[in-house]
Amino acid sequence: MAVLANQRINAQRLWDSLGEMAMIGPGVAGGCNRQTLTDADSAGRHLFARWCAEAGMSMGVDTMGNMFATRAGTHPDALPVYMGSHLDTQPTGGRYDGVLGVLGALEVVRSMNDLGIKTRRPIVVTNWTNEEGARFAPAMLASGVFAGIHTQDYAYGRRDLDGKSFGEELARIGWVGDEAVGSRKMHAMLELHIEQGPILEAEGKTIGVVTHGQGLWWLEITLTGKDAHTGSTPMTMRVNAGLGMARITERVHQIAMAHQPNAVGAVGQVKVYPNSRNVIPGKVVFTVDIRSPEQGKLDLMRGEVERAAYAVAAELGLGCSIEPVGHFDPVTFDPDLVNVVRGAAERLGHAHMDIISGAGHDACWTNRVAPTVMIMCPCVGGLSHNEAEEISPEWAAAGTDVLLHACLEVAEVVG
Ligand code: HGY
Ligand code: MN
Ligand code: MN
Repeated sequence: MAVLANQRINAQRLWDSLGEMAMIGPGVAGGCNRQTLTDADSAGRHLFARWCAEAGMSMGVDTMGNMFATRAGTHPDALPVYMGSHLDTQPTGGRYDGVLGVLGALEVVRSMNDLGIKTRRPIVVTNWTNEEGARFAPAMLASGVFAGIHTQDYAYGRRDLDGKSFGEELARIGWVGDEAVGSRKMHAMLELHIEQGPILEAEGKTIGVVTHGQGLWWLEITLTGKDAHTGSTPMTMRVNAGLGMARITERVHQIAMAHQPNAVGAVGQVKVYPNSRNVIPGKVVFTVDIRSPEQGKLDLMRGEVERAAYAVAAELGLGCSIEPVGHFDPVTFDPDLVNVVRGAAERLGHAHMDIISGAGHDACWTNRVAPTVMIMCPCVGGLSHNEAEEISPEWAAAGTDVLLHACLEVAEVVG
């Protein structure tokens, strides 16, 4: 059976599955709080596993908890085509970040079953553990171990704000698999994801053909000053780590603005000690997130941020240490797969444009070990990492139809 232009996924079934998954680890404002390795994450994994079993797939899990659901091909020895993303969310996350990529891939398999389509290559639907890096830094941790970027020991030792380790929590929720992480070989990896930015919607495009991904540094800065009374300590005697954090946060913004276009910077996580209303903070630990699609600019910004941090610390008499806790260079996705995605969008009649991913994704790491590409759909107002994240059912269906057609082409339809 040839890949027929009129083949479509079941848009209602996809939308219903997205809605059902969103009920697991619900947020307080309509989004999701299904943080990695929590009981909610485990419940979402069990639901996903049940759906995969119902679709006739066999499940494998590796020692990082990465889940791999396989639909057999006619040639079991052929390298599989992987499709997937992540089910974990930010603490105030949306319903679609990552989830669309996992459940869209599941819908592709469900539709192939309905249409009686066979492929030469096996197809594997994947849920990567801890893409967000919100609870355990860095982001894309498990796909990073899979791609040989991090060791498993490093990953198992990462700790959350309560001091719990990744390894302990993965074991606690019962999702340590028996496959050696990274032992799987891929023919290709396709990731469907919402854009998480405003470009596609503003340009009136339904599909983003992702040619590149911007690079990132996460720099964890620790400033040490002196706890003291906020009332009785003269201003000239203060060694205020909180003031240092504020000044460095402002400098990060100025550095990103100085490198426009194609540069971003912010501080998202701040831990203040002792975090008491009437104590001058003696210690602050915060993470700088800077990004650019241009390697030179990214490296320049890192140097400028580090110099600014040490200068501010010196001005205020603070101790200062800086530890990189996340990094990947700008990514160029596989040009042949990019052409496959663009061709599928074209055949399906969807308005599309080439785009650079502003966010990091597991695809950025699988791209190191196998030909990889991403497909994006718009999100309302470009909003993401916010419970109000929203997409339309039509956008979800369009992205998943492109995923279906790209997958069928790469996995080689037979019969
Ligand atoms: O940080 C990112 O870009 C991704 O959402 N983990
Ligand atoms: Mn994501
Ligand atoms: Mn995210």
